[in-house]
Amino acid sequence: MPLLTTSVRSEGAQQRAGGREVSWGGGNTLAKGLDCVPGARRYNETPIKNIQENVAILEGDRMKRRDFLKAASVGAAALAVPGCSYVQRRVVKGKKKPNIVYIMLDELAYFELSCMGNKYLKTPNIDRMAAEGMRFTQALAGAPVCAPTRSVLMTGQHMGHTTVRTNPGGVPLRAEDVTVAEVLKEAGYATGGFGKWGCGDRGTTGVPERHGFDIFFGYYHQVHAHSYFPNYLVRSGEKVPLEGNTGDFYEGKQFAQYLIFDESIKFIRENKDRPFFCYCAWTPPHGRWGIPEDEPAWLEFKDKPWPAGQRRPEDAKVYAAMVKMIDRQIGQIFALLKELEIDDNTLVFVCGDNGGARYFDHFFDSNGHFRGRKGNLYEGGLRIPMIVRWPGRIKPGVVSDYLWYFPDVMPTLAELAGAKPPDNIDGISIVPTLLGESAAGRKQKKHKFLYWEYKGQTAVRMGDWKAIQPDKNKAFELYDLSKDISEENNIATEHPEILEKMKAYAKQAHTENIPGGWVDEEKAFKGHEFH
Ligand SMILES: [Ca+2]
Repeated sequence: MPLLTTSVRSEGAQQRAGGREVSWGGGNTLAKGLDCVPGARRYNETPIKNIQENVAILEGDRMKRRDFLKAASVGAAALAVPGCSYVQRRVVKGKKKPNIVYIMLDELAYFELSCMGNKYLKTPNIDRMAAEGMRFTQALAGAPVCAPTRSVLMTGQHMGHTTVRTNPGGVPLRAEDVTVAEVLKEAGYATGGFGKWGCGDRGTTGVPERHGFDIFFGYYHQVHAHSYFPNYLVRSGEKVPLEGNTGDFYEGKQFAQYLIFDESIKFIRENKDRPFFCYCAWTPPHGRWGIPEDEPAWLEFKDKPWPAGQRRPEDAKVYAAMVKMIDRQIGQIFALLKELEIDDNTLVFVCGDNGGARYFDHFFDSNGHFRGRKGNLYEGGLRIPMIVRWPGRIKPGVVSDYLWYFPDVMPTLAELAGAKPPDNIDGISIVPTLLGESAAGRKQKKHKFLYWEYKGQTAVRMGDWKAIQPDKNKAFELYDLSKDISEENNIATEHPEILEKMKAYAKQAHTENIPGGWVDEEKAFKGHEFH
């Protein structure tokens, strides 16, 4: 069996293979090293005053979908008349609504950027983006695994409220769930999603075409996305056969990420003259690692003397190639924005989706000094790289330790679009942090609490305090992350009053999980090798 197979490339991929490296690339002026420990700067520290007040906010009425959409229409109209919020008018007044490109890389870990000091992985375009934008040291995933973190991102609801809380792929969003795409579509945006959806298989209430996306191209089901050579992908609910692929993890004629990238680019081109939301939930560098043997990034890494592997000895080298490949594709996105002359009016996010997986037994030191990994609620499962760039609006080269997480994305994007998010979300807009408090017209709010639950684990963040119950049969642990970023010194018995506040919040934050359902079960994913 050949190690790696030759891939049939699309025209766009041939251009890439021809070495047309974008002018975007290489710069690393940030390179401040491993500065992730909170404490360098503090933003708007406020003490906890009243736990009940916060709980009451989060327990607020759950607005029905039709009520939300009705209200959103009114909200959009209100922008033009007196009485709408000062903040909304201030942000959008005299400005075109910004385009939004949200690039989320599956498993890319906090310390896997070269600007974070990684010795092996090369990310010149992301490094340059950080130098030209804002990098966050305390941006946290919505959940420690793929499907739930996407559900949190899409709904603006934390893990105690959002619909998809398990990872196998069988739980879809409910019909009445409102997503970021629905909010932005209502505000006049073209909406496209590309990559791994994970919030509902074909034939369910959770599919992206029922949740605000004009187009979604890629994988709907979690497990389908495990192959880079699937024998089909999905475009807005319809199967797109990929001739020459069997669904094998490592071999095939059509490499899914090239197709997904090309669709991402096509969407941006086609919508350059109107506001657009391009959600790139790209699967690399998630395992399993198959890559075309003529991929330029693979050629760069294939002869490295690295023995680390998970299933195959070359796994770590393919992983490094995947990271370099997606970095190049990110550079190509920026080059395209320049070419289309929309760079100055486009906000780009690049982030991971959950904490690093430690696939190679610490070979890449992906999570550094963070405890834990993908799948658990220690910092190693939640800390992600997060960089945001908007030329002329976000100051370049800023490193922020503002504490936020995925529920905040929806209200942030809604505010930038002049739209109103649903009332039943858990996030707060971070626009004052991104654009500055004077541009936003107000101070940045802070979360009193952040909340996660997953597979019997529970975690709460309250400022620098972190409470974690690693298993439902174990006691809560308490850490002060300002002094103990590695969560090694459990001080629960020394601060029982702090822990009780956080436990009380956790109890209130969890609600019963009511999943969506099937509309047409015949379309169910039954295994990539059989379709
Ligand atoms: Ca993931």
